[in-house]
Parts: sequence; structure tokens; C-alpha cells
Amino acid sequence: MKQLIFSTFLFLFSLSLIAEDGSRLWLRFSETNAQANVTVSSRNNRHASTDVARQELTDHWQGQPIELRIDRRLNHLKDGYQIKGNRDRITVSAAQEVGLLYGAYHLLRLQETGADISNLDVTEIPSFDVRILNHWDNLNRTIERGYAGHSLWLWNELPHTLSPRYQEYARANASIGINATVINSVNANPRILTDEYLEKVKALADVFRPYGVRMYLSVNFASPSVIGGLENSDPHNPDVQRWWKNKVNDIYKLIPDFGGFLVKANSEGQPGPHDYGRNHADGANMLADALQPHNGIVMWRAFVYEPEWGEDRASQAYNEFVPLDGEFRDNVIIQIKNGPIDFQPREPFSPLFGALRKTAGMLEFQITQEYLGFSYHLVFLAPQFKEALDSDTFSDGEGSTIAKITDGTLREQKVTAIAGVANIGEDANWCGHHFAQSNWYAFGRLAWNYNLSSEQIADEWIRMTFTDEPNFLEPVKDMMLTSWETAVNYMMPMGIHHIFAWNHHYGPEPWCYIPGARPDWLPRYYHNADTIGMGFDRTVTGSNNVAQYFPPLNEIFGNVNTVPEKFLLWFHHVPWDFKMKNGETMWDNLCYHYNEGMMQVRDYQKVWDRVGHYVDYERFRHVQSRLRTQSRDAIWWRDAVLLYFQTYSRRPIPFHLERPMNDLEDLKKIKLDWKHHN
Ligand code: BDP
Repeated sequence: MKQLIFSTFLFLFSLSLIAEDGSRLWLRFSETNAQANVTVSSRNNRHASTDVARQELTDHWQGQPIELRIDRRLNHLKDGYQIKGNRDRITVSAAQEVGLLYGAYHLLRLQETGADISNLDVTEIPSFDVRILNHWDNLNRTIERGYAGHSLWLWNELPHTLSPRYQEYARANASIGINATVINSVNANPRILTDEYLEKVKALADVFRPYGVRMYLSVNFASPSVIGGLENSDPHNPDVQRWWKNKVNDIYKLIPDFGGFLVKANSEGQPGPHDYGRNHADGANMLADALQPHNGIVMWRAFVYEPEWGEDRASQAYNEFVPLDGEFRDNVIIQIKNGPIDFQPREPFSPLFGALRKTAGMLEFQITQEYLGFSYHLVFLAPQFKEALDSDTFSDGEGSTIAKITDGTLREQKVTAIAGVANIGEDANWCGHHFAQSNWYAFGRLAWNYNLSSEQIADEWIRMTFTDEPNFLEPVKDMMLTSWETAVNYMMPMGIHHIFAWNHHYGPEPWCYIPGARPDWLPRYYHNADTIGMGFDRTVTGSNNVAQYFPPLNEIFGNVNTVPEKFLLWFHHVPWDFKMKNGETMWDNLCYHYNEGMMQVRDYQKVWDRVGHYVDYERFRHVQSRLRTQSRDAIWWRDAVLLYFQTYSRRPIPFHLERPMNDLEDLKKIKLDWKHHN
């Protein structure tokens, strides 16, 4: 009987809310019957971006008449805008056409989130000039670290056939202020620069242009020799320099507003200037010189570490780049991952940000959840992004945050930028998990304005993506806002890092040992567990990585009693019995974190089931099933990590905590086949 009532309930429930597959993202605007009254006043009122702005408002705006006005004197707004309005009329003004488009999406966001629109006085200037996605898409349409299916770009069909999703993609980006994209992987295939592929790239650029999304490409440093037939790709070789100049000229003929290049050089097997005894500045400057006449830029990645195992990996990017400070052209930006190692669940910030004084720098975030449960775990990343942006480097005294360094406030920069590694694929819901859409959204919103709070971003996103029903909004927001800390708790709390499985970065494998593998690709290098304790000694008695941080941080991080506990095992090798701030031992605290993380996910399941009837059945069921996986994984993580480290700590898991459910030996046998994801 119960069963019957329940299925009847589900049936009615699925009828009452139309099924949604998530393809509309946060752009589920209401359709209006009466077309809105939108006028354009600008000398050139047939600009493609203005047309999109007018169309979006005409189709979806339900309020007072709107005037869109271009005013070139407002160029201090950059591509931002002003909105002024009362009950009778609204004026959106901008110096650039795309600013009107951003203003239009601002108004629609206000409408869709139920904000008061009777009296508006808004001025928006973006935090960064270039707000860019980095796709790690290969030309064979697999995506490196992509968890939402294959690549959006249908290379075989391009340039003649244009999937409707290209335009939807550009529109989604414009709606959150993203104005640039790198469509191919940093491990770049040289073929992207052949005439054949550049025609395809041009076709995409043409679709993106009205939405203000500029095209950039990842390039392979060895392209001149691989596809150009030159003897080498040495940046000091005049033939090589000429090759790049010609290539760049060809690109600009096809794509006049092309943005520039992203380069991963001499890193993880990629070619680079070191192959010819040159340094990173030689390599970057050669490309910068080719791009300079067209106002293009080079985003040169700092994610480099020695091909042979050597000093602490956390110290290597700094050691490589700081000696070159001041040697880069002003159209080069060093693109730096938020942390010094590699997108771990939580890392302290990279010390390179403060240290580069005469070279432009930019942040690289990872939106795709390579180290945070792929598209299976619900993890809202705005708090992680903000922790990095708000990190104080102390480079120019207190308040020298990464945000203020990279947005040009503290240091002169010709161009400012911020990048996020995209989590987008061809899945109907774009990102694999409905909640992973919020990370694309959060990246865009913070790139536009890093002062927004995670809370506001989550609030807007939930209202637009699901519903503004308070009984749904509040608990779901709470779940999102705590979800990153939750994942850190059940994966790698207290500064633990890189204890992932070898061939994928999904599950735990702190015991992983591969004979012959370089030590800094193995978990032991990072956790150093022994019968005394665990952690990586980065103080003077160890690798002295702490010395790369400005005072007082070097002292704070370097002292086991003052280091923030969230980074304890990142900077120190700590005895199991070390007393933590709560008076209990390091081992017990470790157990608390893993237990807490696991319990939190179990709570999310309850939250979701309780509020599920406010959303359509299709999305409800999808998220419900993902949360089940996440719960099982959290248990897997807790059991694997605690049981493994217990073989060193030889202490009990505090008796009031949940007991492990698995045997360590069974967990060691788990081998996931994620090959298709790599
Ligand atoms: C690592 C990824 C690898 C990327 C590399 C990068 O595992 O697939 O190629 O980053 O950023 O996190 O270049």
C-alpha cells in the first residue's frame, strides 16, 4: 500500500513539474507574451552585440521600457556598464557594445532572482580584462580531465556545419561576463595551427563574436618543426621567429579580433625553449613579438617542474620564474595555478604571485573537478576560488592579496586576466552534474567581480537554475556553501595532498607504489607517514619552501604552533600525538575530519530528498543518484585513509566515531578503469 501511495505521489509530482535535462543552465528565462519595449541609441545601432542585447530583452524582459545607449565617454567602465532607472524607464549605458549585452543580462538576472527593479543605479566595472575559459579538449574530441562527455567542438563537421550548441555556449558565457576562451588543450596538438584547422577555428570565432567571446589558442612550442618543416623550433632561430610571425599574421587575417596564445612549455613532456638551452622568457618573448603588432597576448604557464625528480615540487615554479622577473615583454602574462603544486582539494596559495614584481601574473583555477570527485561529487567551488583570491601574500605589506596583485591595483599591468579550466562537455546538462554548472557560473561571476560573496553567487544560481522557493533555497544554499570544506574533510584535510590513485585522480590510494615511478608522482613523497607521524616538512629542517613566502608568512607557516591547521601537514611532519588547538591529538583530529566529511554528505542526501519536490523529477533523480555515489565514496575515502595511516599511527579511531565499513586489504584491490577519462 505504502508503495502504491508513493508511486502515485511520484507520478503526480513528475506531472506537475515539466522534466528538465539541465540544458538550459541558469538561463531559464520566462518568455513574455507582450514584447518588451527596447530602443537603441547609438550611432552604429546595427552592432551584433547590441542586436543580441536587444533581442534578449525583447524576448524576456517583463518590466518598463529600456533604452540601450552607447556613450564612448564612459570608457573608464571598460566593457562594463551603467544602469539607471525608475518605474517608468531604464537606461543601460556602456562605452562598448558588449557592455550593453552584459547590462541586459544584469537586468534579466535581477528579474529572474526577484530583485526590486523600480529604482536602479548600478555601475559595473569588471575586475579583470580577460575572463577566460581554458578547455582541455583534444582534437580527437576526448577531453583531458573532462567528465561531461566528449568535446563540444565537432571538428569533422567544421567549418561547414555549426552545431546550435556553439551559440548556446557563447550566450551562457556572455550571461556571466566570460569574454574569452581557449578551445584546445594545453597539451596542444600542433595541427591546430594548420590551415585546415584554422578555418574551423575561424568558424567558431564567428559564432562567438556577437557574444563578446574572443578566441585564443593553446599552441605547441615545437609547431615550427612539426608542422612547418623547419629544422628546429629554437626561439633564437630567425627562421623560427619568422614562421611564428607569418602564422600569427595568417590567424589575424581569419580572426581579426584573435586574443592570443596559451602555452604549456617544458612541463610534463611538452616541448619548450629549454630544449634549445633557452629560458622561458626567450620562448614567451618570441611569441609575444609576433602577436604584439595585433595587440595579442601570450599566457605563459608557470605549471612547470623538473623532468627529473629533484627539489620539492612546491618550490620549483618559483625557482624557475623569479630569476626571470622583468625579462618578459609587457604582452606576456604568467598564468599561475592557485596553489604551488597542482589543483589539490586545498592548497596554500602559490608564492609566485607575490614574488613576480615586474612581470604580469594571472590566476588559473580548475573548474573541472579533477581532484574533487569528477562530475560525481557535489562541490561548489566559489569558496575555494575566493580563498585564493583573498589570500594575502604580504608582498607589499598587509592587504597584498592575490586579487589586488593580479587585477593591477598593486602593480601596473598592461592587461589583467583570470582563467578557469572548463568543466564543459557535450552532455545535455553541459557539466555532468547539475550542480557542477554552478562552478562555471561562479567562475564567471567572480572573474567579473571578485568581491561578490559565495553566498550571493549560490543564491542567484539556485534561483535561476531551480527555484526561489525559500524552503528549497536556504537548505540547498547551505549545502553548496559547505560542500567544498566537506569534500576537503573526507578527501584531504589538514594540508594532506596528492594521495590519489595513480592512473586517475578519483579515489584514494595513499599506499600506491609503482616500481620505477618518479617519487614525486607517488603519494608517499607527500604524506611521509611513519610511526612517528606524517606530513611534508617544508620548514628549514626540510625543503624550506616556507622561505618563498613573505614575512610574516614564512614564520607563521614555518612554525608548527602558528601554521593554520588547515595547512598543518602541508608544511610540517607532525607527530601523531601532537596537541592541536582543540586540545586533542593530531591523529584524533584527522579521524574527526574524515568522519565529519562523511557525515556531512549523508546530511546532504537528507536535505535533497526533503526538498526534492520543489524541482522536476528528472533533475531531482539525477542529483539524488550522484549524492548516493558521493556518500559511498566518502566512506571509501575515510576507510582507506584512516585504516592505512592507522598502520603507522597504531592508535584507535576514537570510539564515539562511526566505525570503518571496509577492510583495508579489500580497498587496496579496487582498480577503477578511468582510462577513457585521461
Ligand atoms: C594536471 C593534470 C594534467 C594536466 C596538467 C596541466 O592532471 O592532465 O595536463 O595538470 O595543468 O593537473 O598541464
